[in-house]
Amino acid sequence: MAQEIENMDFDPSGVGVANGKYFGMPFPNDECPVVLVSVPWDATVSYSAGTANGPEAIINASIQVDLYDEKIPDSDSFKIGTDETLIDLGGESGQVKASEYIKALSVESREKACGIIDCLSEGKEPDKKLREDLSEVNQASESVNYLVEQICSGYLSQGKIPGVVGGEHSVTFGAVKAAAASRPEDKKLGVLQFDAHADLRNAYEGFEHSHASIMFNVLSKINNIEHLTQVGIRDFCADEHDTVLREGRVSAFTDCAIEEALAEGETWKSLCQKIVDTLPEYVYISFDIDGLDPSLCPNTGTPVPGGLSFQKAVYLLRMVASQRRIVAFDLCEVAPGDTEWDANVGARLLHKMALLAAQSRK
Ligand SMILES: [Mn+2]
Repeated sequence: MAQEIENMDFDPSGVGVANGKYFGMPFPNDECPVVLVSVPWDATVSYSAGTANGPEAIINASIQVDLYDEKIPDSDSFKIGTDETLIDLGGESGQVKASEYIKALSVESREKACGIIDCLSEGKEPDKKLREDLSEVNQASESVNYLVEQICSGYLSQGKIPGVVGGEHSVTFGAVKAAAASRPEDKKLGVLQFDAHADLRNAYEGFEHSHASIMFNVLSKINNIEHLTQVGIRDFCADEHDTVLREGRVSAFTDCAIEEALAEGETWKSLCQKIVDTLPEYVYISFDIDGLDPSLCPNTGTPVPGGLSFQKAVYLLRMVASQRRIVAFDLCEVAPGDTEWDANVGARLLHKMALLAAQSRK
């Protein structure tokens, strides 16, 4: 009953109410075509941490987002859910929210990871204790991946679109695994990655599930991936460049190549069509916020000059949604910093992705 009253009271044009859910939406998840899953995990972030606070900051900033999209009729009545899966830790801890469990595990793992990163940056060999810590961080990463996969599989099996909110970029793994497993053999999944980085390293600083390895892991450890298309990348190593050239399943639209084409007169529309053409019918979208111009995400872990404008990214997302089917998506690497700006941009992008993912199924 309380739920019904809350539902009736929700006014998309009114003042948002902070209720701990994305966009302040009070709807039960079974009414929502898209459910957002908070994954506040940032154990392996190398440069500066803070993305574990992303989901909460985005939830807070999302209350202020206007829910109307001028190109999508009824967009302001579109229902978006917030995952509140409980997991049973047994004993005194009992049941806790999955997101709270992940956050606690992230804090614990990050401490161990920092010891390892510090040791490596001093050029020393990790001792026995640090090697044990490393294996524990890798195990913790695996349990987060498994949990995210289970949660996302649950929504996919109900015909819903899960949207994971990170956290560092490694949070993508479980979501892509669930999305790929939901596809039949003959309708494999394509992955569209917005990012400043290629994320194709084979492990980084000893972390098997590093944010810098996410797409290497997606390609090498998940079945049913037909293609990976990268957009906006501008900071990668020679090995990663080789991987792109060697691996027939990867197309990279680097920031440099995009800007060059635009400078020489090609339209963004035509470039977007080339990007979409590389993708199969069913697509997972992984959006690392650092793919955007860093003025839109100044506090993200590894900002790089260049990158897409907000509207260029949304234009591409609209084209993907109109020509392909979006199975699931994520937004990661949003770090709040001292202002609400990064989270404000993240919340707006998340709203567009949720709306467009649902549109793509119509
Ligand atoms: Mn990334």
